[in-house]
Amino acid sequence: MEEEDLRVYMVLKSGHKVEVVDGEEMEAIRKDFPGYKTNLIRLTPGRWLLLDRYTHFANRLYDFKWRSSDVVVMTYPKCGTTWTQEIVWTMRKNPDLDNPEGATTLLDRVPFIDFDIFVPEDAPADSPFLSMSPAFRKLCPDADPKDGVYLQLSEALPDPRTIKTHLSLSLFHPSLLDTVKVVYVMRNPKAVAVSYHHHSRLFSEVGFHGPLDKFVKYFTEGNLVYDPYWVHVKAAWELREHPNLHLIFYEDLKADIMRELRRLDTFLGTHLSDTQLAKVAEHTSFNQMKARRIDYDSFASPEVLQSEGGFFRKGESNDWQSKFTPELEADMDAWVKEKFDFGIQFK
Ligand code: PPS
Repeated sequence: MEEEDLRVYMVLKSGHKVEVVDGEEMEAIRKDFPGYKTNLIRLTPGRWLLLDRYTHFANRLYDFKWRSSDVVVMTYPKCGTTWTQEIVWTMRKNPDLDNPEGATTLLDRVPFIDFDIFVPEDAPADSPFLSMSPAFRKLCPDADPKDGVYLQLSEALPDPRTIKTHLSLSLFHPSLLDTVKVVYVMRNPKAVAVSYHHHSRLFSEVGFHGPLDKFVKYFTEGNLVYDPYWVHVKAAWELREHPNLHLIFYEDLKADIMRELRRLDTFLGTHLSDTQLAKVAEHTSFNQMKARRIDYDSFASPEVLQSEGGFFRKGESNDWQSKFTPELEADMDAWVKEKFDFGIQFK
């Protein structure tokens, strides 16, 4: 048996081999990310870095019973998921902004199907992660939250469901795209790094406390949760001609929201008028979404929240420019050129 295979402690239904991240590598990660309470794992192929609770849900996620009316919003973290979740849900269920459900928590309307991997196995029953979803309590009254709040909520939601994931296409059943529509959002890697750095400092469950250049090293080496970004994007990019896959750049949403909403309207088959689309654009604008305060900030570090903002930080395409030194920018340009060598041009 190869030495590599000795480290494999399980094989998932998707065929991925799971290794636990341990030794010096895990020690270094624990120091830099003291919020991680569980172990990390790596999946091969792909070298996906995830929390070890993923192994508890992986096969159910892989075998999830999708319905033909489902729309999945899929992104690597910090690419504009929340914005796109709200856009897609509003286009499908609230285009005239008169649906009272629109006032409920976004995560209850558009469940984050892999969120449960962030909840440690020994989380107490009153942990906010296990008890914060009114929709779960309503739709799954007899379910055990430890079996996955958002996974079971996703199962129970009535049609038409809109579901969010940060997992790559490669971790789902290969038939996914034959059944559902997937909206895949990408963002300039420098903006992603700045936003993910902020997120990792803001939330104590991650607890990163180093500067941007140290964070960028983790990002470019594929050592952040949901990494590697380039493999994530490549998996979608290679299938970009598939009629059930719709690719969006965050920067295009910022540059011309009406054009992007019209493209989405065609993809989703929602047949909305320009007046309705303009309402959707306004309702999902950064300022309006920030003002509606999507609860996440109740988990935030008060210091970071006060000094640098909360979950809705800047919402700009080029804010990264004020954070990168010329040296860091040059390094990252070289990295983008090397890793994203499959024809994609970030904006
Ligand atoms: S997460 O935690 O991975 O789900 O984060 P995600 O939603 O993918 O990305 C968060 C970034 O998106 C910005 N954002 C928006 N930008 C423009 N318009 C709207 N409506 C909007 N909503 C969220 C958010 O501010 C994060 O980007 P940064 O650059 O950090 O501001």
